[in-house]
Order: sequence, then C-alpha cells, then structure tokens
Amino acid sequence: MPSLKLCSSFFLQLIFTLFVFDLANAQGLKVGFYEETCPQAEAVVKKTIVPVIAEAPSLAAPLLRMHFHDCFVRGCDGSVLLNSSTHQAEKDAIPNQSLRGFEVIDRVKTALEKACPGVVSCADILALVARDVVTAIKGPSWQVETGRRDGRVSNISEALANLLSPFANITQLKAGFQQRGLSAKDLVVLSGGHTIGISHCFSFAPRLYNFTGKGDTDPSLDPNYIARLKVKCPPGAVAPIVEMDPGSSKIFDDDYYTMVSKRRGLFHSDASLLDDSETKAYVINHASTLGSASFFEDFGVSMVNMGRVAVLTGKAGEIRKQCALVN
Ligand code: HEM
Ligand SMILES: *[C@@H]1O[C@H](CO)[C@@H](O)[C@H](O)[C@H]1NC(C)=O
Ligand SMILES: *[C@@H]1O[C@H](CO)[C@@H](O)[C@H](O)[C@H]1NC(C)=O
Ligand SMILES: *[C@@H]1O[C@H](CO)[C@@H](O)[C@H](O)[C@H]1NC(C)=O
Ligand SMILES: *[C@@H]1O[C@H](CO)[C@@H](O)[C@H](O)[C@H]1NC(C)=O
Ligand SMILES: CC(=O)N[C@H]1CO[C@H](CO)[C@@H](O)[C@@H]1O
Repeated sequence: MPSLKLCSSFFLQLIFTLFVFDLANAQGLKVGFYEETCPQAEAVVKKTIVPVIAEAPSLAAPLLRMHFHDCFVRGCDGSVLLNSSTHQAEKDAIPNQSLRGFEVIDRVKTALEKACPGVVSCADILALVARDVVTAIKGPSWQVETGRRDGRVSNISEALANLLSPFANITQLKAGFQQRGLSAKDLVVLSGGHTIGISHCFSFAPRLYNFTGKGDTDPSLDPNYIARLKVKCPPGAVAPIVEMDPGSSKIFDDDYYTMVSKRRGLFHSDASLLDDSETKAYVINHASTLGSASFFEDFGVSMVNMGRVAVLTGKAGEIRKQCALVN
C-alpha cells in the first residue's frame, strides 16, 4: 500500500525536508523576470495553452497538479519533468502515475526555445502553465513570479517521501505545508484545486471498504456518498476514475468547499480540513454562495506562495534546453 509507506516515512522525511528547505529561499523571483530577456515569454505560454485547453479541458487539472508535485519535491525546480536516467526519477513514483500533460509542457518549451533560446526555465513554465490553465477554465488569474532555475536531480525516493498522502490527517497536512513555509490557510485554499479533475479509485478506496483494516468505512465520509462511490469503485478496482467535484470537474469554481462541508470530500485529506478550527472555518464560509470571489483571490495568493518553495535562482541550477533532460 503506497499510502502506508508514505505515512511511516513521515518523520524521517520531516527531518530531511526541514534541512533541505531551510537552505533555500525565494530571493530572486519577481513578476516580469523575463521582461528584458524574453518579453514575449508569457504571451507565448498563453498562446500555446489556450487552444490546448479549449480542445481538451480535462488537461487543465493534471497541469495544475504538476506544479504542486514539482514544488513539494526539491522545491519548484522542474525536477518532476525529468526522465529517468541512471536511476528512477520522480515521474516513476506511484503518486506520479496519474500525472499527465508532459507533452504540453514540451510544446510550450519548444515554442519558447524558438522565441528566446536558453532563457526560460522549465520550472517557470510549470508555474505559468498552472496559472493559464486555471484561467482558461473560468478560474482566477494572478501575477506569476518568475526567475526560477531548473534543478539537475530527480529521484523516485524523494517523491515517495515528500508527496503528501491522500490518507494524511490534518496534523500531517499542516506539518507538510509548514515545512515548506506554507500556512494552514494555504493548505485549505490550495486544496480547493480539487474542484477540478479526477481521481483513481485506489486513492480513496480504503475509505469505502477497509478504513482501519477491519472491513469498515471512513466515518467522516457521508454514507450516501459511500454508496454512490462503491458503484463506481467495486471492491478491488483500482483503475476506474471518478470526478472529484461531480458535474463541474472541468470548471474552476468553489464547489469543492460545498462538497467538503457535506462530508463528500473524496480523500481523507479533504475531509481532514474539517478537523482544524481555522481550515474548517474557511470551508464553511466558502461552502455558501458568497464564497467564490474571495476564494479566487486567495487561490492566486496561495499559488504564488507555493511557487516560492525552495526555488533555485541566480546562478544556481541551469536553464534546461529540454524539460525532460538535464543539459
Ligand atoms: C493537500 C494535499 C494534497 C493531497 C494529499 C492530494 C492528493 C491528490 C490525489 C490522491 C489525487 C488523485 C490522483 C489519482 O488518483 O489520479 C489528486 C488529484 C488532483 N490534485 Fe491533489 N492533493 C493535494 C493537494 C493539491 C494541490 C495543492 C493542488 C493544486 C493546487 C492539487 C491539485 C490536484 C488536481 C487538479 C487533481 C486532479 C488531477 C487530474 O485530473 O488528473 N492537489 N490529488
Ligand atoms: C522522456 O520519456 C518519455 C516517456 O518515456 C518519452 O516519450 C520522451 O521522448 C522522453 N524525452 C526525452 C527528451 O528523452
Ligand atoms: C535518492 O534519494 C534517496 C533518499 O534520499 C537516496 O538514498 C538515494 O541515494 C538517492 N538516489 C540517487 C541515485 O541519488
Ligand atoms: C495523524 O497521524 C499521525 C501518524 O499516524 C498520528 O500520530 C496522529 O495522532 C494523527 N493525528 C490526528 C489528529 O489524527
Ligand atoms: C483489510 O485490511 C486488513 C489489514 O490490512 C487486511 O488483513 C484485510 O485482508 C483487508 N480486507 C480486505 C477485504 O481487503
Ligand atoms: C507519467 C509517468 O512517467 N508515469 C509513470 C509513473 O510511474 C509508473 C511506475 O511506478 C510508470 O509506469 C509511469 O509511466
């Protein structure tokens, strides 16, 4: 069970990441970093992304998620994009099995290399694409800080140790965010990213069938919803997929908080947001119809915060020529 492994390595991981992230800082990032070296950079990204998402709106979700997975492992350094070489890369880790859209990132990179060779990092492309896909499906827009450089290391074990489990509880989630300089508010706001996209049954099936290993269900999940999910995910099924926000999984809205407040958050991690007074208050506030304006604004702020995690800037790292390969 990958999730159990994730939990047991949590404290080891805590020590490791505290050390690594302490050395890093976000100095050197700014809005408009490419203004002089590649003034058209952001326009090129947008021009590539808009038609892709118009054609395939379901790609918005994995592309948003990709930036999150990048930032939580070694910081936002494009390491999630690297192919395996002599050893297995982050991409090969089980939580990454469901990442999609690498070819879209490559397409953006190709367009940028044509416009301004060797200037725009793959880590920045992930941050810009995350913004543009959200905007393209009726979500907010925000100003993206740029100036990240690309890392040279991608390691499967680090992905397994650093990505948070969907079975995590609120203590583990808050700690995971805090290690990266992110607050409980960032946690509840960014979890709102689950207003789009899909999940495989294996990411939540134990909640339906064997929550504590006694053939039981997760008491924090609405029993009526459990019955519906069991139809989609029969016992033992891993491959089927379900929408996280049924009916509007391709539109960026604030329905996520309504779902969570009704005890219909798909993951244990979503449900856990009701176990802390601050995150719970945010969920309840945004479950009402009044919520979306402030959620949209908050989402941009928290995405900028996430985009600062352990970045490489200045002379650190490199600007990759191809996002899947170190130079
Ligand atoms: C708080 C901790 C988080 C956990 C434990 C978590 C876990 C997961 C899991 C297990 C999936 C489903 C994978 C699958 O079975 O296919 C998923 C999907 C997704 N996550 Fe998260 N996530 C977290 C935070 C975030 C954040 C911060 C974002 C972005 C801001 C995000 C965006 C997404 C999106 C958009 C999808 C759908 C992907 C698709 O449709 O392919 N998640 N997440
Ligand atoms: C990276 O790996 C993918 C999947 O194996 C492959 O399709 C792609 O061509 C590789 N990219 C490079 C630049 O080698
Ligand atoms: C990957 O990371 C693990 C855990 O930090 C480490 O033990 C291992 O040596 C690394 N592998 C490579 C090839 O660097
Ligand atoms: C969260 O999980 C950890 C590790 O399993 C456990 O030690 C802790 O008591 C749990 N916290 C809550 C609030 O359930
Ligand atoms: C439920 O979990 C327990 C403990 O991990 C395991 O022994 C048992 O086989 C599981 N039951 C099912 C139906 O998967
Ligand atoms: C997109 C990607 O590289 N997915 C890989 C994730 O890891 C599994 C193995 O655990 C590979 O089979 C996938 O190709």
